[in-house]
Amino acid sequence: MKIGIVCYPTFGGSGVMATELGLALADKGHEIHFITYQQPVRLNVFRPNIYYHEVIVPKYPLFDFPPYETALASTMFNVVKNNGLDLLHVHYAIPHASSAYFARQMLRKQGSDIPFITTLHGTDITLVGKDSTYGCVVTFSINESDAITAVSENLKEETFKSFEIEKDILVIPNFVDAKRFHLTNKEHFKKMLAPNGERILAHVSNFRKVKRVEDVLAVFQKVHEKMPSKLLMIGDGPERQNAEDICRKLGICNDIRFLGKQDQMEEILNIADLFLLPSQYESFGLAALEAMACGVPVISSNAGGLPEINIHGKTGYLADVGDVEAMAKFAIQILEEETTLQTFKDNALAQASEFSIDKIVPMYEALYEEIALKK
Ligand code: GMT
Repeated sequence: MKIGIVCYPTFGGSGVMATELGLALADKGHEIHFITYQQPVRLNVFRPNIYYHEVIVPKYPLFDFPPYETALASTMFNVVKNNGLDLLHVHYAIPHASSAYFARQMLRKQGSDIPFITTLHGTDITLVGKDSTYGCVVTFSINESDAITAVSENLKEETFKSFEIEKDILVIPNFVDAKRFHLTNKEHFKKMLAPNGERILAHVSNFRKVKRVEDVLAVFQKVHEKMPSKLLMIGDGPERQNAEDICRKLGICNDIRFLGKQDQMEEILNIADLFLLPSQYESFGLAALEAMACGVPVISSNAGGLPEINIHGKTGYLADVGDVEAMAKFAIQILEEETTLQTFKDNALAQASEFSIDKIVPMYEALYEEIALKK
């Protein structure tokens, strides 16, 4: 099939997932057209059946706010017409679903059509979408989608609670590419960061408030008091400066490394013993799944869709949002004993295989076929 994928091209989970999906579909022989305002971060490989169309937003002195949605709708319209696409798959409701609706209406006016599927990822519903400024457009464009998917049961429930949705929402969980995220021996690399066999804890995020990075540091401080350990903070965002200030105040800076945004996540995850994700909310928690695929157990909050991937007492532990005492206690329990750690690592690996490309991508393909047939 010829599929247009629209997403945010940055380091956020929705863009990462959309790009991974496009790559997996291309590997299966589909023709994939990415429509974004810059090259998606994980689209750093060449495939002959992948095309990239940049959305260019002209700037005029008149515009205090350049109309991105309009440029996006026009680009979608042109890409569909020029390449004979079968459908558009937009990731993140705002403004991708409303722009897709606009493009579809323009095509209908010309006697053609393009179905569009909207995949909800989380913040488009739980944070941004709920804002009354956007609410009516979000509701309208979700309802106008030919199909709606959500990345977890929890996000589906949240969407029905917050918006008047008139259609069913199909849950298709995120997946992990085992060709890239798998267990490999990185002992040499581990020795460089933890020369005395210290335990390595890791956190990956965009350092937004919702990630509660201060809780990551509080948990680490408690673990650090009990055992020699190091913390890797990967990613960047608005809370990074605050996090660096806290770690200086705590006096444990020598054992915390802020690595910034990283491309080779699988390399870094492979040296970690434990992954921390104490978020206020996660619709899914793709970062935790990628860690599990590298055999890393997870201590997370029990918010949102996290209990759907992190199994309490098996792949790691869950605790209430903000309960850093419990999180630290669980972390120590996993890290103290080599055999316990190994059991959790094995369980994490097994759980990640439930979210493999082979299991999840065919769910999207089945949906595409169903929707395209109705065209
Ligand atoms: O977590 C973020 O801040 C980024 C956000 C996004 O929209 O890109 O991630 C959301 O989508 C990911 C992929 O489906 C999920 O794994 C994340 O849990 C979800 N984030 C939130 O719900 C906060």
